[in-house]
Amino acid sequence: MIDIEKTALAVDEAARSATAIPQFSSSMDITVDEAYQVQALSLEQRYKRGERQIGIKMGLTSRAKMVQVGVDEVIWGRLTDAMLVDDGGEIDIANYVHPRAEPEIAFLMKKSLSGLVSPAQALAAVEAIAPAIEIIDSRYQNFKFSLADVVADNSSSSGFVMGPWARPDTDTSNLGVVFEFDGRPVQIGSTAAILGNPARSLAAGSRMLGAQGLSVEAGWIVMAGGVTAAEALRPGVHVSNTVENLGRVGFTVRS
Ligand code: OOG
Ligand code: MG
Repeated sequence: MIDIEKTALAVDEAARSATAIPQFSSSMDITVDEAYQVQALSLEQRYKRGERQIGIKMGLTSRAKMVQVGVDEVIWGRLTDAMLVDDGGEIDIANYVHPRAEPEIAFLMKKSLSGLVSPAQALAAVEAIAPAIEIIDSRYQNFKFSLADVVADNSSSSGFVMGPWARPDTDTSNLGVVFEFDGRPVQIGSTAAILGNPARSLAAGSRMLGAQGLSVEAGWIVMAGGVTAAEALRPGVHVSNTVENLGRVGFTVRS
């Protein structure tokens, strides 16, 4: 049995202080259910410090992401207002352990969703869609983790950037994605890499939260998951994601 509370405090402190910790799975048995309990409790620490949940991120929804981290199950994590980075804004690498960025799209919800829904039903609950970038940062040494480890670590959530909002009926099933560092493409892909259609990621979120008695709430942001592998950030780099028909979003790492 793991001590859920102690583990939650340890992972929260690692994130708060941007200090790498050993994987929990190397020293204890931790199930995925327990890992989601750790995640929920570690987020309670953030809420006590004044942060507010404003959405969720889906993770490992593309083959490229699964291969990069060696975990092949869809996961989710919680997003708070403190993780939001303005489009065109700047981040300081000192606030992270070993941050990476990845191209995504984001949904803004107009209605809540929970439980089994079809991709079409999921899309009917969407208010708007935007090009987005997720800044992930594993709190584990060497960015190495098991499925339970990464879930306990809020699925590596650490920052997210959203571009201009487009109409909810924009077809996002197969849009070209160009991810650039300093104006040079470092990853290219298609939104179809996200479970064949990003609407499936939203439906998976509804199902997974529903299974825990939770809902994807109206007003929330849902990040659909990385289209491509993530790229390590370095001081001074300008990062942008351009998605066909949706537009561009970007941020800079302070030098
Ligand atoms: C886990 C989080 C995965 C995505 O978009 O697939 C994720 C990680 O890669 O550290 O955010
Ligand atoms: Mg992601």
